[in-house]
Amino acid sequence: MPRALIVIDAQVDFCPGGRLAVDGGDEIIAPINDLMADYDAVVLTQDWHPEDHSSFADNHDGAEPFSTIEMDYGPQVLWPRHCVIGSPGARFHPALAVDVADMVLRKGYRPDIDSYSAFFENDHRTRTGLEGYLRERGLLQIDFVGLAHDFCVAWSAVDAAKLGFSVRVIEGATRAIDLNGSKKAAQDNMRAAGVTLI
Ligand code: VGL
Ligand code: ZN
Repeated sequence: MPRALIVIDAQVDFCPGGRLAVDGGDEIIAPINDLMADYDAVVLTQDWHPEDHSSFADNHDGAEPFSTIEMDYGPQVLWPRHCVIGSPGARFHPALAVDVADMVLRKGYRPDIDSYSAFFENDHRTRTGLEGYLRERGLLQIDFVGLAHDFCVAWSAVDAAKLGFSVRVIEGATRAIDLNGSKKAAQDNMRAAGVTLI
């Protein structure tokens, strides 16, 4: 059965020196490049926020980065400004083998809603179109890698499993933010949804 590798948000701002740096984020780029040849398709996602995005702490008066607020779609962590559309930090890591990818999916481009998952925005209803793309190509087995393990990778993997795909996360090719135990919670959520962690 055709298999896809989905590389989540391997972008400058999530690597050391970036605006929302994940420890060791740059260490996974070479291993991800090496994995790409083993798949029938490679999809890259790109976190892609407008300046006025509601997930940026500095767009909320007095709010601290990494605090949580209640949005109409549920709780939302407020992040340092990151992956602003067209900015250097929004680019893929310069060593990522982007030319191998069949598809680049951008997400988080609507000001009023964040999108951790590559399948649904954070209201868990608004679709990105990725499910249709994968199904039309018969790509029903998906392996996830990238950043960050406990946010965009985990949310994407859980949604993919709920949508009926056969899903694995290659944990060695991910790195976590680990905010208040979010890594352990993400692992529990993924296992509960039927995701295989390898
Ligand atoms: C991510 C927080 C905010 C991620 C994106 O890629 O995991 N995390 N935006
Ligand atoms: Zn983001």
